[in-house]
Amino acid sequence: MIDLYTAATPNGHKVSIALEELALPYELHHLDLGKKQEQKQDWFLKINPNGRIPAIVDRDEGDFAVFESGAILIYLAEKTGRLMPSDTKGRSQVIQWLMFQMGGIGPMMGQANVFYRYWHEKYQPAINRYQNESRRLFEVLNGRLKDHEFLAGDYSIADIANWCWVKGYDWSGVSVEGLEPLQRWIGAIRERPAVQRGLLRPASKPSETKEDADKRAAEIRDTILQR
Ligand SMILES: N[C@@H](CCC(=O)N[C@@H](CS)C(=O)NCC(=O)O)C(=O)O
Repeated sequence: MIDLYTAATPNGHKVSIALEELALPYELHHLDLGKKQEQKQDWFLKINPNGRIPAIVDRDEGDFAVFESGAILIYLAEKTGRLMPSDTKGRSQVIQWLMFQMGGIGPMMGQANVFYRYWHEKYQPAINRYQNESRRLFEVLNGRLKDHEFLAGDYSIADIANWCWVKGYDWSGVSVEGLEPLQRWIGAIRERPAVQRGLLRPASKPSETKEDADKRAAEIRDTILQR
């Protein structure tokens, strides 16, 4: 049994989706990242010294703790022998596209969200910088997906990691216009039953109307301002 410490965010959903894809039994612990700041409490810092979600504890491996979503995905893939090949080149390709997300897509879209959605003051050069860099990275993914169904061989943890961020392009204010292979990949992964289940563990607040979106942005802004 795996304990999953998480919340309804792109990094959190990477792990719930992987656990659903792998059909591994897990117990969900939904942390309050807002008022309660549970991710900064002493008991959680023993699991993840960085005080952020997601993190897992593998009860079947002597309560082994893993933090950093990319490291968790590799751990789960290696534990099960699925969602990443074991040959050196195939494994390397998955890890390359996983690192592309961890070092590029995630930080750039994350900062686009901060400056475009959450911050009260709007500093346009920062918004442009992070949105333009996110769009450039989308174009890199799009180029890869022109002649590959998935990012690295079969559907893998690299697709899960990138998809969890890229699907939120609208929230980050980054267009996917003209990137048909990328749009095809976003749609195909969304169809997967395990992805749909993982997105509900826990579910994001809806942001279909402008009112919903403003409410959600205000809640996240409060979380960030408490740090
Ligand atoms: N590089 C880390 C990033 C983790 C991260 O930024 N988590 C956010 C939610 S997506 C968080 O816990 N935020 C609350 C906080 O910073 O206090 C990973 O991929 O696991």
